[in-house]
Amino acid sequence: MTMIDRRRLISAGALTGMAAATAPLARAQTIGANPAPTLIGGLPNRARRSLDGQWKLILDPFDVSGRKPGVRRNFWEDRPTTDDGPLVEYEWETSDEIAVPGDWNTQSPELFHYEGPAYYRRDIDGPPADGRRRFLVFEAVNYRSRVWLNGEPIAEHEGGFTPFEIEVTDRLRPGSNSLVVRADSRPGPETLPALDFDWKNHGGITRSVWLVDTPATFVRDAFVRLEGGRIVADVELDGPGAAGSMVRLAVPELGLRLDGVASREGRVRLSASPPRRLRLWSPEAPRLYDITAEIDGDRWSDRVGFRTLQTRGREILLNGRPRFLKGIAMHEERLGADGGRIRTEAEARALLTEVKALGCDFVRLAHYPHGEATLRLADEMGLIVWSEIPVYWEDVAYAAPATLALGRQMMAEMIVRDRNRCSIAFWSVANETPQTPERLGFLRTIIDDVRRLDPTRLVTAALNKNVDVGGVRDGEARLVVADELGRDLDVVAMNQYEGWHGQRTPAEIDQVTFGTTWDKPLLMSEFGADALHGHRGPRESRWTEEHQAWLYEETLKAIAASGAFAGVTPWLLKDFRSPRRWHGRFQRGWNRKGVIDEHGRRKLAFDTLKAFYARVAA
Ligand code: GCB
Repeated sequence: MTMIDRRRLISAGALTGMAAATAPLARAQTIGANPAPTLIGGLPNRARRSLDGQWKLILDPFDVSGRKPGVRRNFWEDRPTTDDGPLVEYEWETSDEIAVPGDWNTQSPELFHYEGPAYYRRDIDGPPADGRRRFLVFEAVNYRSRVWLNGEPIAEHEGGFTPFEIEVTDRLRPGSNSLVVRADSRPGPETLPALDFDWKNHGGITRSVWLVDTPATFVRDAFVRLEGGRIVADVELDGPGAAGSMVRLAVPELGLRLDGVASREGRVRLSASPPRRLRLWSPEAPRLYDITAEIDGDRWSDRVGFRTLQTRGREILLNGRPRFLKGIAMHEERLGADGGRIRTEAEARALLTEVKALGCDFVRLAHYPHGEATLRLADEMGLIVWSEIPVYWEDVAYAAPATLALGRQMMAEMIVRDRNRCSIAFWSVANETPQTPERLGFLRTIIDDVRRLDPTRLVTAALNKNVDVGGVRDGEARLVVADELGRDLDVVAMNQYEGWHGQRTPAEIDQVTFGTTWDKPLLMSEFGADALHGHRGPRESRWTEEHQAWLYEETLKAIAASGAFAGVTPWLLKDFRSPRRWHGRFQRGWNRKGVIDEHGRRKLAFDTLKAFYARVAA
């Protein structure tokens, strides 16, 4: 989150000019000495008002807003049309409406392919009661956003999947206030993801918006976990009275009470050995505890589970015990014919319920941070989670400092939002990235941040395989991950598509030996094949359910036989929208690698995977 430097904008005369709308973004300044962005934690338990609902919308496909000085199309200025005033070529009152949260693409057929800037507007109330503070919180705006309050630019943010907040306490006027948000969904050469990716670029204010009220000094967040055999809580206060405040932490069900005095920076670390009656969180028993952190006049609370996570040689240990992770990958798209972004907890639950029906204990949330509701459900439902940032494929600008700053910002925003979700076991830094020195440096910097921000989780990345010995049609082949990045990861993960993108048929998968040169746990983070639900035929015939199920059988057999893997997340749960998939009979804009289709209808591979997981001991 970057607060706009208004002096710079004003002195450049930019407020009425093009730069106000399209100035190069100042990147987040939150990285460096203090790499953590400020995000209010425990949000569901805060005094907050929803700004969800119908907002006004003006599309700006030619990006004309602010292009020339004058009020004609400065949408953020919110001018009324009058006969004797200057010409104004917009009128919010009579403009279309759009639902927030929600991608715009699935809200009207005309917007389905729209990629570009759009302006949203609604009114919000005046300032909070005396002494209180008020924050605007956006859970996600895809991709770039700029926010104006009463015509004044107040913030901008880049990145489509992580939250940002803006304090508006002193900016609100009594009565009604005009809030305008520009969301620009266009990717570019230095964005994350960059120009090439395999999912639909759903634009708009895709997740909820809140007005959060706090006392002048409040508990901004607490990071509570088991670390080094102790319950540890890092509590952070915000406000003029933060320094020297007494902080009390409680886990009532454990009879645990801790207190301490906040430092000059408003921080305090509290810790205790875990009470004997603590029950650890696991997929089999997803035990969560209510936790509160209080100061005089404010209380933060959340539901948090405790568990340990380690690696030992090639094993992954949860609560000290090795397990084979039975997973599936998914995009954040709801069930239904339109394939839009998930907006509600019910939509998230519907997908995770299918994950559980497969017998999974593990889910890969690809390829970007999913909504907070999904993570909270994973805690409750007992699913181990892989979370990742959209550092995806080869065309990311790995050498560009701005892109690196953005990757670090996204990772930090994801960690700060989700670090209390005990379901999350893996922070993944990338997916299928090229083995170049620039990319290695880029990812190493992000990994250093992750280890500083959260030492309690495992760092991974979905990597490409290297062919070690044997050609594609030479009979046997060894497909290994030898990527130099493996040195920096806790867990190595391999994406591979033998039998589909590879040149072997499923019948030849048994000629392949999979492995890694690193003495670390290895996950198979992707394999799969497209199949159209209901398209049946001989298993040799591509696009049939039989073909997909056959590829699953052969790959799962190879995984079991190799003994090389600590878990697997096939690609993927549900068919998803992808504009790069245009086979007229089978795809029509959908990637068909789901084991269920967009309506939730199960394909044969669903049962193949379910049967395999039923046979594998956890
Ligand atoms: C991959 C990517 C994934 C694609 C998938 C596919 O390797 O990681 O994002 O959707 O292949 O379907 O080809």
